[in-house]
Amino acid sequence: MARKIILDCDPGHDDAVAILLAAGNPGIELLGITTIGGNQTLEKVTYNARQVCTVAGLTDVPMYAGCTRPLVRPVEVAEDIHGDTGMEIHGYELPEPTVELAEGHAVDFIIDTVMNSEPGTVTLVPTGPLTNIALAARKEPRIVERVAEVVLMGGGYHVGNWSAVAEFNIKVDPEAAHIVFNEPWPLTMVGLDLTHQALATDEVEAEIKALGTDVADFVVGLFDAFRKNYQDAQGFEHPPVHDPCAVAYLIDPSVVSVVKVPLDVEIDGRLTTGMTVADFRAPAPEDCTTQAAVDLDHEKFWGLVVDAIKAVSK
Ligand SMILES: [Ca+2]
Repeated sequence: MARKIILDCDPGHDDAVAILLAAGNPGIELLGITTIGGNQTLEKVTYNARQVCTVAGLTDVPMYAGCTRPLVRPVEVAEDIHGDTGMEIHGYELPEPTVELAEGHAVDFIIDTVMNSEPGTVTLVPTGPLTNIALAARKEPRIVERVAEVVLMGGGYHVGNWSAVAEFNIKVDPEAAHIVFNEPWPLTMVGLDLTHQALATDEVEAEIKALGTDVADFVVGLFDAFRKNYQDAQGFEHPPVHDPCAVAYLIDPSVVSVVKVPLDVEIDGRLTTGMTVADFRAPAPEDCTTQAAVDLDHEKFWGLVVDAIKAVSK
């Protein structure tokens, strides 16, 4: 049985790869794509999502735009990593998108999809700030017990990337993250501890390039820009491709090992706002609903991505 997911994203280089992985793996049924302002403005990331779907020929996945800004704080984008467009690319000409946006708001799509599906069958996969998911939980609280689980890319338990201790998706809308982390649905945090293991190395890029398809060229173009920006901004040799790790966990849990641990989000720290706080002091209590991703099987992970690129290239 394929896992039914809604991908809530802010493309974003790594979001683009998450879309391709979700669309190209038979273990995932992509019910819809929703967008959220994050790596760039809502307008830009939504345009980018339409471009990704156009390149990959994903014409039957409904797409809805969501919130333009965080719940409380001003808009903050990750231009140094994702560029002015939010999906800067080298050596590949992106098409004008032909995939259209559906009418309506992402938050309503999420609520309607969950409420109209059998309980426990829809998984939410947020790979951007958590504003849409938080609002959906507040607008229709019954979704919380109907959602199968929330598997999100964001946070981390020992490093940050938007401050010393906070990761971008959580840091830009910590109040939304606080809501999402504190609802009693099963929640998996695929944070930086995990995603910094998902490096697009030279071998990975060569393997994708060798596929020789248009979608492969697109991904190689993304990685080239992403690598340059990560080298300049954060001193990485190879870029960590965060977001598809959350999708990979749902496809094959042996790719991403997890540990059950209480998690919460700091919303009023002087130095720590947006930090995801993991309490490792003792074994997690029985009723703990949260877990953190720990170890990535690099080879299996990239194998899934390569296979998905191949599949959507057909
Ligand atoms: Ca993202």
